[in-house]
Amino acid sequence: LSDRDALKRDAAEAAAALVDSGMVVGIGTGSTAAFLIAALIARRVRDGLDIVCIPTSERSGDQAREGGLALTDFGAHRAIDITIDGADEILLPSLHLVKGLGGALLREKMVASASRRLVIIADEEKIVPQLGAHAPVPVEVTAFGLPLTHARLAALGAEPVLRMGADGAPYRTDNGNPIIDCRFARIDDAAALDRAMRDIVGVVETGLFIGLATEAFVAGAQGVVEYRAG
Ligand code: A5P
Repeated sequence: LSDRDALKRDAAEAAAALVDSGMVVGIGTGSTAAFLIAALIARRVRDGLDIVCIPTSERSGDQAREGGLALTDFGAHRAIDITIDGADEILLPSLHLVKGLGGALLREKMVASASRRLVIIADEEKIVPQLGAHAPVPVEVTAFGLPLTHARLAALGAEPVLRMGADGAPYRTDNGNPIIDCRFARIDDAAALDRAMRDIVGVVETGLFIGLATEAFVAGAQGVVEYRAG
């Protein structure tokens, strides 16, 4: 385990302790969320933790199912007690986020929006002075009209790049859509930018998560620090 992976695991295990039997749990996507799923599986085996999970991606769902966690969906549950997910960038003290480098932003945002608590788990390198400082903002779009949507995102000041898959073809999300990664020189008003991008016909969802996270568990040299959105 690398040092960074050990921090991701520490944050994930601290957050896993918030989960109790009987809960509907949203489970995130990415390398940090994979430690969370492993921790929930370990608690199921060790303590008989009895939960139902709504996964934010096919791969998180596969990991949970293989570990014996029960999966559910919005057909059975409209509300989620707690969702625990990673992030690509975290802004303090608001806990506004950039998410979606792992491609799961739409399902992550839907699950987040249905959750009473959204707990973000990360190592301290994810804390940024300004959103967009390290990561581009991933934007899920329809394949139809891609050049038009690309141009309209550029008109908002983005440097848009169509994400490619390992196979050399345009990347497709679990929903079958492409992603345009949008780099901005500076994001001054993330909420306004999120609204402006979502107003473009053809944009399905953006990776700006504004006012959704309630808490964050961030692991660093001094241990796991807990933040509340403020
Ligand atoms: C997935 O779409 C993203 O939103 C992830 O939450 C994000 O990429 C974090 O991934 P890591 O934990 O691997 O950094």
